[in-house]
Amino acid sequence: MQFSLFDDDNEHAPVPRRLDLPGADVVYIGNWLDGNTASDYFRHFASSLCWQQDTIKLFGKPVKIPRLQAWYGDATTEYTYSGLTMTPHAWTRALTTLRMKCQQTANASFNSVLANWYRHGQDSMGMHADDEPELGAQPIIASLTLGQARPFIFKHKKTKLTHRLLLEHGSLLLMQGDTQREYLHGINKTTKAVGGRINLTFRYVYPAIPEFLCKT
Ligand SMILES: O=C(O)CCC(=O)C(=O)O
Repeated sequence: MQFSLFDDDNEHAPVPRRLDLPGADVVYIGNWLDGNTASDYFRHFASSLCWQQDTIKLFGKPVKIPRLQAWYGDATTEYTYSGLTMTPHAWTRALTTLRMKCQQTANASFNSVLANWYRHGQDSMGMHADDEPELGAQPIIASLTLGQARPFIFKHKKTKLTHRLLLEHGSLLLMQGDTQREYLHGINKTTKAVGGRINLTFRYVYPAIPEFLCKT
């Protein structure tokens, strides 16, 4: 399926909605993938990606992250956060297909994707901003939800204004402009019995500058 943002000529095109978040640029597209296609991708990724439960450093102490994750991308896209350096696995055919579709929707280029698998309600993502230097000043991030709908929380770094957005099965969330500079985001734990959710965040990671080029 081909469509462009805010294209209302096609009556079946998913309808993008811009969030009213001061200082941010966030667009939510429900049904970006139809339900059956999203379910097929969920099953495929659950059984085929190289999932691992990584350990990060929190206040200097090693802590297992509460979810599984996998990092895929071009060979140049090493990514570091919270003391954890991730080396990319090579693109799979299914990830490449979704990458191209995301690029078309976002009108941006992506060279990597972080996959997160929230197996149940106790899996979560702490409040953070994707503001590492290797993502650039105004990163464009395309975030695809497969499986269980979970609330996504935005919190303004200064005003503490919070906004809750339910990320539905097959939806795409675009975070761009100053969103990462202004807001934190995360997925809370829940005591409700909820099913599994896989999230794919497509990103562009600037390759590290070789050390010898940094020396004068
Ligand atoms: O699972 C989500 O929707 C959030 C993912 C996220 O915040 C991230 O990958 O940085």
